[in-house]
Amino acid sequence: MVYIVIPTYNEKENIEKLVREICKQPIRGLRVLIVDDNSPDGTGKIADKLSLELPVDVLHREKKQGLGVAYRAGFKYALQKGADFIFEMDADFSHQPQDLSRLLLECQNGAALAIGSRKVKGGKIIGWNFKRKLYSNGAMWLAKILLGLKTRDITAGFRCFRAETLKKIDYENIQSNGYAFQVEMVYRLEKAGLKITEVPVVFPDREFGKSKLNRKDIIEFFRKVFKLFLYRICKNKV
Ligand SMILES: Nc1nc2c(ncn2[C@@H]2O[C@H](COP(=O)(O)OP(=O)(O)OP(=O)(O)O)[C@@H](O)[C@H]2O)c(=O)[nH]1
Ligand SMILES: [Mg+2]
Repeated sequence: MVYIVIPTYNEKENIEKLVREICKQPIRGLRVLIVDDNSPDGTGKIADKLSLELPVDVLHREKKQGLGVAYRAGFKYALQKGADFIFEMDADFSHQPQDLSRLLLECQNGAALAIGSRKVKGGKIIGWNFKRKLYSNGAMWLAKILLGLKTRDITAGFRCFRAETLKKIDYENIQSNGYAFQVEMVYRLEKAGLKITEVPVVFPDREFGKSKLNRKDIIEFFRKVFKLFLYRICKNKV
């Protein structure tokens, strides 16, 4: 079984169209899990309606708690249901449904994690301005140097995990709540010596709805990177 976990917060313009496109993909045993944080725009209700008609499950959470929290809940649910492969995917069409099969294939061929990467040959971002690119590249560069990571696109949120991978890395104990979650996952996998494959994807900026990237998540990102860096150097000294 293949679970596509989609965290949502105010995605009413995107969620139905996205889920319908995902369900058209030629993937056997596919199910979608929407993890909605009580979106004020009614995304959760749209998700419930879709679940009556399509292979869709919905997890309703009380309030907005961040991406990392939503993914931890989603992974737990999918593993309990017996998923073999579990995807992370945004609801805003930056992650394109037609790329799902290519990521899945890499995991079926032995990767512990396949990342839809914007930073390998053939991958790219469409629609970001110079400032956004600069901030994103700068933050990634710093995190990669400090943590000694080999993966190129460490913040990408389009990912396919083998179920065993999640069981091995004790994801439930990851502390990051926002976007730092993505970096901490890559860090844990690389330290555990698990195979990460990057698959080139085109990443268009969202057309509908608003970005949820906020100051709190950005601060958490840098705090987490420095914390892992300190942990890394202290451990090497012992
Ligand atoms: N459940 C839940 N979902 C969230 C939360 N924050 C963001 N999301 C969802 O996570 C996905 C990624 O969020 P985006 O706002 O697209 O963040 P981004 O892709 O970094 O930023 P953009 O470039 O503006 O798209 C989307 O599906 C959001 O609806 C949250 O606190 N809870
Ligand atoms: Mg987005």
